[in-house]
Amino acid sequence: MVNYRLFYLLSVLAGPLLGSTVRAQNPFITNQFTADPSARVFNGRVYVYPSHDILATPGRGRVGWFAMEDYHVFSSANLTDWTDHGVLVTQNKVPWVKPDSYSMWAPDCGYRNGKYYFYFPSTPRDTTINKGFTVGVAVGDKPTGPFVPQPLPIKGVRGIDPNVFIDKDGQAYLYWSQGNIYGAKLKENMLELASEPQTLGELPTKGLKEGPYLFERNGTYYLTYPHVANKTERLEYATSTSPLGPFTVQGVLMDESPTGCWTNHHSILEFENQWYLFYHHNDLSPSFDKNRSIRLDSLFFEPTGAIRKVVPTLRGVGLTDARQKIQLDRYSRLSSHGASIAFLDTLNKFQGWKTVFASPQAWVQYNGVAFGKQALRTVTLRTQAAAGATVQLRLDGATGPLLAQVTVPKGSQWQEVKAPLTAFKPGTHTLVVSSQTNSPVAIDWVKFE
Ligand code: FUB
Repeated sequence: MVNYRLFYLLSVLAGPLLGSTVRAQNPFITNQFTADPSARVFNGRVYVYPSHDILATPGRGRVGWFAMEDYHVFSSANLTDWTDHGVLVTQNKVPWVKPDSYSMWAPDCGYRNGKYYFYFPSTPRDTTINKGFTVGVAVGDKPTGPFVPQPLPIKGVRGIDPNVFIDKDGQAYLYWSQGNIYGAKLKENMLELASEPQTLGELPTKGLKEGPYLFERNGTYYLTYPHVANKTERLEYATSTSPLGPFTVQGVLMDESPTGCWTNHHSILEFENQWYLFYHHNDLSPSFDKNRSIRLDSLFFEPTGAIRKVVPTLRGVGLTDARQKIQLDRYSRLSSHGASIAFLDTLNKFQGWKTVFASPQAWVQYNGVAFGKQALRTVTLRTQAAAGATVQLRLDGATGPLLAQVTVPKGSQWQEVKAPLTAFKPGTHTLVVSSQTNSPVAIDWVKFE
């Protein structure tokens, strides 16, 4: 049984870390729950506009369901170091939103003529506007705001999950969902529909579809969307030669979560000649899938233009500087016996994870560690081993050059243990860490100096 009150209090104390840098692999935001990431490139920097899940408590949202009262925006220049720019829009500061509805669901943001347009769904306080969800806009001069909400939602839109797309000819479109997926042209002012909403009707008719995200590549319009084909949402896509279709269903770009997170919701963008899929999973809340966390993995196209299925990873993208804390628990590969991942503190999951080695020869592999050119001389492990342990660090595989052999003194507390390096190889390498001991040893992180 989860102690929700204690869990909520700890999560509030843990974050948010405004203006601070969060460095992580997957999930890549770990100071709060985040979901439904809409990623955009503005002025050479990546901005992510996610939903902000919180844990509903009596009087604060509907217990056991989604609860979202505001939006944060995060940005990064390298997809590894993320800055939380704080709150953009809050439910009780939007004139048309029911101020205690906790229904600030999946947003998106677009840029036109010097202004940023932040689209977000919520439930109106005036039910004559709409009884369910509708979509509003807030306008800002910078991608991080401040954003000023329009007094009323966009006329003619009923539903959730707005997605904005501006075509090469300058025509803007808005997509959204309400069981089906809808699309319409936007006026030049980006605040009103310029055409009647149209159902994008060539998509699967059985099973919920939501979370549309449309992008264009080489003249093909890709309409991507979560769809419940079986038990939970998987990510699928359809293509067309025009932004409002007709679309041809092409297939699945990410399978259902094997661990049962019911929703998935994504965006796709190209940044510095590489395509990426932003999506979510419930990594920081494995037993309650309405508290989600956003992730990021590389996405590739086949020569035919088909999207290659993305397999979720913990390692995520980008290089990790050897001088920073390397979170081995966001591994690339893990030995099938004797190695496992666990939360550092099950009462405060925002603390992250540890790698636990339970038997000799258990190993973990972490790819893409940038050692640089200048020789490094020591390695430090944050580690704990009740009976003491010996740990080996090698480069480029289990039989690769030995970097260090570290003796972990016995003790019940976490300790930072430093050891000299016996070798150094410049450049980017795979790091393999293994236990040489029968008794358990846990590692939080390793770093080199
Ligand atoms: O985040 C709330 C809802 O869950 C979103 O609007 C859907 O797309 C699903 O991710």
